[in-house]
Amino acid sequence: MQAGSILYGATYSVYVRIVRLALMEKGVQYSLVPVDVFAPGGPPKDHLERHPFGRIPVFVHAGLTIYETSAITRYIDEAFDGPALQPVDAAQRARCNQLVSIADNYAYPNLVWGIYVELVSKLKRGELSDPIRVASALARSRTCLQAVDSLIGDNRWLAGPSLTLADLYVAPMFAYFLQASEGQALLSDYPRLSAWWSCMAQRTSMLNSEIEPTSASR
Ligand SMILES: N[C@@H](CCC(=O)N[C@@H](CS)C(=O)NCC(=O)O)C(=O)O
Repeated sequence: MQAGSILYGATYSVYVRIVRLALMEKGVQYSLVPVDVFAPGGPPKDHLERHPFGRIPVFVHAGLTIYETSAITRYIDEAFDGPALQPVDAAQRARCNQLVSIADNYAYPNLVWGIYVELVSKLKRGELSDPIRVASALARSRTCLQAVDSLIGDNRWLAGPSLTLADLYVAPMFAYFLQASEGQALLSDYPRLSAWWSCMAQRTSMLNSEIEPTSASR
């Protein structure tokens, strides 16, 4: 008898939240097993057996252990019933994959680390932010918002008429970014993206996966 699905990670993690969103949108039951990769002393030793790079999330289902969020979320979409989270149409699927890559490579380092961690998280810890890093991240965040906004077109969701992995990737990054007033000011320059966020932020999966920040939250 197979155990149910297990997600290893922490609720503060952007990437763990992406997987939680995918599981909730598909209606998949799972257990979240806490792993704190930012604990003093680094990730727990047994976690390195699941993830040699010591990151979260890791997902286990039916004897299969997967790390890397894009592999996990695509597996969840394909292995479980529930609404499809990837477009079938080749052009829309390319847009969806493109947005996931934009989120991974440009939004996460700038919106989350460059803005949220520098301007919100460090402040909470009584640390000084790095103004050079913030200035660079703000410029790059603008490029990110501009790029995502231009890809929305007339779509309701980021990659087409229905919710996809693109939305599930970008939303948790926005949730951190918008805790900074600088993030909110930037978003207000993009009405289509603002409308998308208003809708996305109210989704049940978003409301039921609120982040639980810690002193090391990101
Ligand atoms: N490429 C990884 C990125 C995951 C990732 O960076 N997770 C963060 C938490 S949101 C982490 O584990 N960071 C630990 C570290 O940087 O040492 C994925 O797609 O799953």
